[in-house]
Amino acid sequence: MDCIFCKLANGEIPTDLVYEDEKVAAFRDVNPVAPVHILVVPKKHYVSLEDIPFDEMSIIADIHAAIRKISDKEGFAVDGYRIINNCGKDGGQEVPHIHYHVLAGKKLTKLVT
Ligand code: DGP
Repeated sequence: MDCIFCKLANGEIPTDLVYEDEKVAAFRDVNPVAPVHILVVPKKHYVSLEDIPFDEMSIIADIHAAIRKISDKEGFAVDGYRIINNCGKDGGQEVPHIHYHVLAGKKLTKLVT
C-alpha cells in the first residue's frame, strides 16, 4: 500500500520516531504549528476513525496511552497539550491514515469555547 504514514510508522522510510510500541508510532509533523507538534498513528492502516471496525476500537485507547507516555517523556505533561484528529474531507483531513496531532509548548488559542 502506498501510504506515507504506513511507511514512516513501520520503518520503510527512515525517520526519527518520538515513540514506538507494537501497535503505535509517533513522529514530528513536517509542518509544525506549535513548538511541539507530534503525529501519533497506528502502525496498521486505517483511513480514519470511520474506517476502524468496532472490534478494533481499542487501538484508539492504545493511541491515547501512547500520548500519555510521550507527554511524560517529552516533558509537556504538566503544562498541557491539545490532541486533534481531523476526520474526513469536511474535517480537514489531508493524509488518509488516521493520525492524532499533539500540540504543545505554548499556550494554544482556544478553538471551542
Ligand atoms: P491532516 O491535515 O490532519 O491530514 O494532517 C496531515 C499532517 O501531516 C500535516 O500537518 C502535515 C503532515 N505531513 C504530511 N506529510 C508528511 C510527511 O511525509 N512527514 C511528516 N513528518 N509529516 C507529514
